[in-house]
Amino acid sequence: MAQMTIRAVVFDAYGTLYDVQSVAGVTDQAFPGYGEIITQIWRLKQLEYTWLRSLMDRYEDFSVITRDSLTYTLTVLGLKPTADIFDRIMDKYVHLDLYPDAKQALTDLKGCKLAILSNGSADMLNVLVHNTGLDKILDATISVDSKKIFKPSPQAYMLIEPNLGVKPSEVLFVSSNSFDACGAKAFGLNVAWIERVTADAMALEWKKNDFVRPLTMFKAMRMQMEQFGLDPDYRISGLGGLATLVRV
Ligand code: LAC
Repeated sequence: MAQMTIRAVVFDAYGTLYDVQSVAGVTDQAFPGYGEIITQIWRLKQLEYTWLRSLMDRYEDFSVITRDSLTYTLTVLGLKPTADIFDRIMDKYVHLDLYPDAKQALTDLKGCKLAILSNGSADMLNVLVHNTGLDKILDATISVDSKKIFKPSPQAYMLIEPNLGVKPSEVLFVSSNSFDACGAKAFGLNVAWIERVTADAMALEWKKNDFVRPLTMFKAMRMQMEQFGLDPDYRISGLGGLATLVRV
């Protein structure tokens, strides 16, 4: 690909800067032995609900979706949380762990405008960004909420230009969610996909286990590239590789 002029680097939040798997500690504490399965069904359903609500034209913000998908998950597993336990699990969504390479990667990109574009509601995102100190690094935290539709709708990616004053051709969008990387590519952004689980590692994981772990299933469903013919411009194994791409 020809050398790009990148003036803004825009990140997906959940799964890209923030590790959604970090809810496993609190889910397992709440329901010992169920942590992994709760974590995977919850995240799978959460994303499904964004797409289904968008298609039904029944938008509710991401905090409602996150609650509803947790209710779904606990119900199908036959688990009955007290209101206190439910709230404790939900609270982790505003205290998610950053990936270990996130802060350094953002610091290394100073010189570019830096932002989040996320499905999260403004309230959820602002608290999370504040709790993890990213408010001091980011120029903007953009929620799809003003458009009342979720990624990968083009309307979501359209929010970048008016918020940052940077044209799509000068934006590098970064996501580890393959559906999101494809959506951004379809819209016309430059895209770096964070490939945290390579195809080879995936293949090996099937061979290694004699039963299919929920996490392995999740990696197959959400952490491999989609077959839409919308390949990202870059595949990198972690956020640390971004500064070299952008050459700040
Ligand atoms: C987000 C979802 C895709 O942060 O995880 O927008």
